[in-house]
Amino acid sequence: MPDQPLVTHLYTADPSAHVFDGRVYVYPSHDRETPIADNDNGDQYDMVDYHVLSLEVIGGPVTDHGVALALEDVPWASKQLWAPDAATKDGLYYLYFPARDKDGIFRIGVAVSSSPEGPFVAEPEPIAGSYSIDPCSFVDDDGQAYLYFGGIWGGQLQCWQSGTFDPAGKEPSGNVPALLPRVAKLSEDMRSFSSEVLPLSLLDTDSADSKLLGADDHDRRFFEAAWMHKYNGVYYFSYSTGDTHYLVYATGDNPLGPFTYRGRILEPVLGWTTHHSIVEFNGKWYLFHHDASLSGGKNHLRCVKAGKIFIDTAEQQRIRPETQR
Ligand code: FUB
Repeated sequence: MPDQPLVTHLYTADPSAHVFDGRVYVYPSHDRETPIADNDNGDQYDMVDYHVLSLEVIGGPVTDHGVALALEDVPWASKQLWAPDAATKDGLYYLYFPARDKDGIFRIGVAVSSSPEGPFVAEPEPIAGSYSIDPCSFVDDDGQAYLYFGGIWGGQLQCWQSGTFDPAGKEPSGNVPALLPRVAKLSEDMRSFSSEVLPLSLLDTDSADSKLLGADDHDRRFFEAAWMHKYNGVYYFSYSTGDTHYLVYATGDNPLGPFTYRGRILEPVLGWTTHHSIVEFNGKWYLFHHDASLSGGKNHLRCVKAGKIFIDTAEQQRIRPETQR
């Protein structure tokens, strides 16, 4: 896969790529220098705005459309504009983004624009019922939109096990299921949840006695970076395993799950985090992801890259890099 950053004039991460009007738009986090030391809470990811990138051809010139949304223009947020995503419906574009609210609790907000490159105007409050980080918006062929989200450790998903925020919440360990990502249906106007927030089941095998992935299964359990795509009627839910640094995926036949673990998409990259999106453009499939190569390995100063992948229909629709075709 090509190993060049899409842009080098900004640090970028967490790329959510979409094709809108025949052009690829990438919605990344915008990393910045900070004196904050690395910690497991992710305080060093101290971002204050978003830029939208776009490309006519993957591998061709990249346009930086400038600041699409700034922290100071989000009335409810206090800090940390983390991994965003975008969707379109009925001629409007929606940017979904996590940030800490004024109490330090991660919530998910939505901002609206008439153009895919923004600027976006934030709704005055976060989405009611939202929590944690890394929203992924997915609009199915029938027009129903879904929001997937969640992330553990700094992303606070472990604080929501009882349904209300418990700052002392811990990731489970031992012979119990791992924490699950969350999903909710989005309303017609894309600005609120139209269903309750549900856990998205991730099963370990196809067998009749399959179990939820276990809490100690750090090579496979969900950590953060939810992404959904659909191919040949199959739903692919992919995510990062966090402290084991893999991008992995699971498949299912319903956007609300259950999903069954299938395998790895990407081995660990330079830098602690790994985060991605998968998109079809002009009949080819691409993996967008990040690493920390542009900063020589600083975890919080990352760069977005794109590479071709293919879905191996001969082998359980497995996702592979183009080089293994
Ligand atoms: O960019 C900040 C956080 O790092 C994201 O929300 C996570 O997915 C990880 O990439």
